[in-house]
Amino acid sequence: MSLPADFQWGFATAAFQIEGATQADGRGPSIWDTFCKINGKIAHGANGDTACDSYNRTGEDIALLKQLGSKCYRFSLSWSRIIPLGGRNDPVNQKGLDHYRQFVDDLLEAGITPFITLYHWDLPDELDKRYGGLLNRTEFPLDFENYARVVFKAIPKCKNWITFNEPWCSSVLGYNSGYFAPGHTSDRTKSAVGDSTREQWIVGHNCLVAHGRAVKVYREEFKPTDKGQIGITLNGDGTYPWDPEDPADVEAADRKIEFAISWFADPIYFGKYPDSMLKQLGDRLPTFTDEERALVQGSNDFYGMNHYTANYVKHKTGTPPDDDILGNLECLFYSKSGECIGDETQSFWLRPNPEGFRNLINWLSKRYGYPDIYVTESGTSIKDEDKLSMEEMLEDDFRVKYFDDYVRAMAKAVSEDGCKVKGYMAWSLMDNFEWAEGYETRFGCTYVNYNEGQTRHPKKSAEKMKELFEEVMEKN
Ligand code: GBH
Repeated sequence: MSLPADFQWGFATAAFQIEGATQADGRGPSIWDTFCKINGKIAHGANGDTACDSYNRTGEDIALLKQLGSKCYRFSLSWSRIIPLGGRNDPVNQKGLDHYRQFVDDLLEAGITPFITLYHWDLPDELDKRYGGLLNRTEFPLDFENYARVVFKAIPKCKNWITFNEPWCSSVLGYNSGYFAPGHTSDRTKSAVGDSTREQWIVGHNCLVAHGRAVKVYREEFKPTDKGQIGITLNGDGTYPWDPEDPADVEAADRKIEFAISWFADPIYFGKYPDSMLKQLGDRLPTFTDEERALVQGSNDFYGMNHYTANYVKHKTGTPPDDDILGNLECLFYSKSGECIGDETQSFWLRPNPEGFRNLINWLSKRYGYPDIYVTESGTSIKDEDKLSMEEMLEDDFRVKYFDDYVRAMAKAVSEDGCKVKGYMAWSLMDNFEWAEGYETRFGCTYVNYNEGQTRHPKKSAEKMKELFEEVMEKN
């Protein structure tokens, strides 16, 4: 069991979750700033105004990464720092751009390889107001293309680009359940606008096209000289049939992955939506025009994989409701024979199951022809971690075990199964703004003391990461 000597490991974050300084240097508001202001959307009325204050602590964060031995760092850019109003005819904010250019220079100086995510959910608010944001099939991809070009041009030293983080979340949580910004849903007790039978499929489609546009720009205008790589990051959980003897559950376990991952990955690798989705959704799923298909098909240099957990999947019978996004099935923590998927964490959706990780790496590799995979996020919260004293929190043995098990499962997928995993970035470098859950749920390998000036204190999981990778990686 081993990983190659050039394996990239490190930590990940996202702009809105760590930066704070939402008013600094000409930044415009994003849909998350606006969403945080709506009563009842975020636990304890929290917001991103200060978060981990990383915008003002780039030096400290880089020193932390260096101390931990991190070979790479995945972070995202705040679009509204760079183009405060967002659009292709709106002014560029040089200060915002310079901030990130300097940050990349400083990372490289420290010997850390940057992986930049262009879009981790924080759309400039103006674009949502101007034309419906991600719902707009023509304007949104063109504005994203322009933003991407501005960034590629300013930061040629970055060689690893991720267009979108988890478009599933932007689509389903933003436009079906309304749990995330901008909060659209058919449930009129939660939102005055939204159509949970359609909007998520439109948004997903537009994200794919926007991704395709940015990739085309990178490949045609920058890649020949900059020699970097570009891909998209998709989230998806491992699956097991609830009853392995029931062919309908076996099929549903695959269908669950198709609705979560292949929704995006099939168009990117094959130029079409999965048959299972076409069958259930009919004309509610947009049809690719020839131009759109040409942009999307073949648009990944690598596959970005965010992975946390697994489920037992049980098929449902009868016609699914029109707002169903799972594929006419249910996800369970216990199998028919009573096996439990894994221990509880602070996140209702997350239970560690490392074997599911190995299985999913294999599933993706087989379906998509053994692409290079970068695990761009993986990690865990801990049940009631927030109730502990700081000393206790630093002894995060549950998280240490999670990484130990997951990294070893991944190493087996590489050395025993022939999958091509090239990197692993732990979520997260530090505790941060956990979206609708505010600051209560902590995913950090580093404890952040929000009451004492956002000081950082590495937990055991942060300290142990280097040892773990030294053990599983081949020596040069
Ligand atoms: C990641 O998503 C995010 O990229 C990151 O920003 C975040 O901090 C991290 O997770 C920890 O949460 O039952 O419909 O509410 C992880 C993938 C997919 C996990 C959606 C939660 C909730 C499904 N997420 N899922 S639902």
